[in-house]
Amino acid sequence: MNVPAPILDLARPARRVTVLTGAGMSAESGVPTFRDAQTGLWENFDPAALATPEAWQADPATVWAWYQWRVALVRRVEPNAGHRALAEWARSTEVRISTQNVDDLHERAGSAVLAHLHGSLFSPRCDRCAQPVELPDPPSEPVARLEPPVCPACGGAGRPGVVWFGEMLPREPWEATTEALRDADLLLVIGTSGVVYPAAGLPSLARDHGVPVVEINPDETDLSDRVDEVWRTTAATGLPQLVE
Ligand code: BV8
Repeated sequence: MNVPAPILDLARPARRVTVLTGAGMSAESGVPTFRDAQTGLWENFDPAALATPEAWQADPATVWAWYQWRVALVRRVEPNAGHRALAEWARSTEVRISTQNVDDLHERAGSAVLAHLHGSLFSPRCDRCAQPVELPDPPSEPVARLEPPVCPACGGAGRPGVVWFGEMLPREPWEATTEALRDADLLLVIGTSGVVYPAAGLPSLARDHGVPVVEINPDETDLSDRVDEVWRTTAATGLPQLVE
């Protein structure tokens, strides 16, 4: 085991651990992060431009096709050893996961997820009346455009159940997360570049409450100089060692 001693000293006695995960948590499962190059049909598209209300207003069929490509991709992959380690840890410690990710890999690894701060790929809703809309199966092959589903309640268009840039975060997940930062013994920040607000402000909020913050990320991030300890490792490498 080569978990850095300062991190072991914080994790071993922790009874209540809050975990904030970003796209890097799912990277070793094969889910590209926002900064990874997109592939195939989407290699020339900027995710940050597609994940906006403006893109949706301009061309819902292109945005819907991109999200359905991501649904198909997530369904094809498996949780990695990092997801599984967090689920294992929860058998002996209170582990509260708040994720920026819109995939379901924490859940499929057996974790109960406290909050999806940016929504989920798997919960489309009507763009007009906000009623849930059934998620259609994605096409077997990626397509460049795909008409979104029609809301059975009002005939509006079904939209991805995610939070786009420029949209407010849903209140309940945000409040549950800030609550879970107040009384934690430790905040683990895993696989996020700490660029996107307000989620990127959570580590500082934890420290304001005297909660030690550990970053697990192979690369330096915008958060690295605002945490107590840094472990330059990946989710699937580090977490199983931390939890064993
Ligand atoms: C908001 C869901 C109030 C969608 C996402 C101007 C106008 C409007 C808004 C703003 C503005 N300026 C700033 C803002 C606020 C904006 C923002 O922060 N922009 C940034 C870019 C500056 N935020 C918002 O708009 C938020 N809402 O502020 O509302 C408001 C309203 C109106 C006007 C003003 C304010 C909403 C943000 C939510 C956006 N939705 N996702 C979808 O998925 O399609 S964000 C999305 O990108 C992800 O959820 C993630 O949070 C974020 C970053 O993605 P990535 O970079 O891929 O992932 P990550 O950051 O996690 O980086 C990967 C990391 O993993 C790296 O560090 C890498 O080293 C590491 N890694 C890689 N491999 C591994 C690993 N780590 C561990 N193990 C590995 N194997």
